[in-house]
Amino acid sequence: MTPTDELLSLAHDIAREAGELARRRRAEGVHIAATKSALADIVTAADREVEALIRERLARARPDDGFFGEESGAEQGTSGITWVVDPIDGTVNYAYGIPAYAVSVAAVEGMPEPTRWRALAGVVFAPMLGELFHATAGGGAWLTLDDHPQRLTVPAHAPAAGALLATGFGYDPATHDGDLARVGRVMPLARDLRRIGSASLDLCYVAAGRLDGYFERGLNPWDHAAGALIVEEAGGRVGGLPGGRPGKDLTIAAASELFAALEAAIDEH
Ligand code: LIP
Repeated sequence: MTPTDELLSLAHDIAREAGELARRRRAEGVHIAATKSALADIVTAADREVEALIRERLARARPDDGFFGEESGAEQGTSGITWVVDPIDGTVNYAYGIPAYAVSVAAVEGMPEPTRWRALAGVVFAPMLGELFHATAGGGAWLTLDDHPQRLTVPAHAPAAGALLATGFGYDPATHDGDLARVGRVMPLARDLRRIGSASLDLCYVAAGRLDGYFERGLNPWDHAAGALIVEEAGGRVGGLPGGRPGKDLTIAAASELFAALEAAIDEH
């Protein structure tokens, strides 16, 4: 097994265990533990418990690696590898009992900064759907369902009827006017729009051809770290502001042809 395959195998096992914990806790009843950047930006007790489980399992298996998690922050390692983790991506869906949520775990090398790291392995596990999306750098992108892995490839062209697009809106109401204006600029390219509520699943759905494209402003590194690798290994393109990497300012994912059209439509200048 290559070192990257070992990272993937560990991410697989931990994401599955963490996803099952999240699912069990949801069945027991959700508890909103706090709000963060805005009133709508909630964190549940399960978010914190699931991240603690992931962090403990990683520290036990790979004590010299760094960690960068949504709920418990960052810790520099000495190995050159950092784990970028969103314990429950789609927290609001989780709180409302909507099954579209996922555990996102990525292993990156280099500085733990989205514009400077190289993603080596990424796993996005949706426990309510039993779907495990995964990729390694150079190893392709896969969806494993019922222990059957199937290779993912982003379709090269959006249908003549227009692209099925997904997006998201920030927790801060002050950002909604800009988000809605961006949707208005993009809609001429679309056959329809989806708002799934989990960035990691939006990205995996582009990789799986369930969406033709996805764009969103305001994502955090843990939202896109694994999903971006999965899209790129499926032959798609992921970026941000023109010529940039995905990040807080903007994340776009699509096949190259549609990516360029989305980038042009979104550009506000
Ligand atoms: C969420 C993203 C979603 C975005 C939400 C939020 P969280 O992540 O997955 O795409 O629209 O505002 O950032 O907070 O559930 O981990």
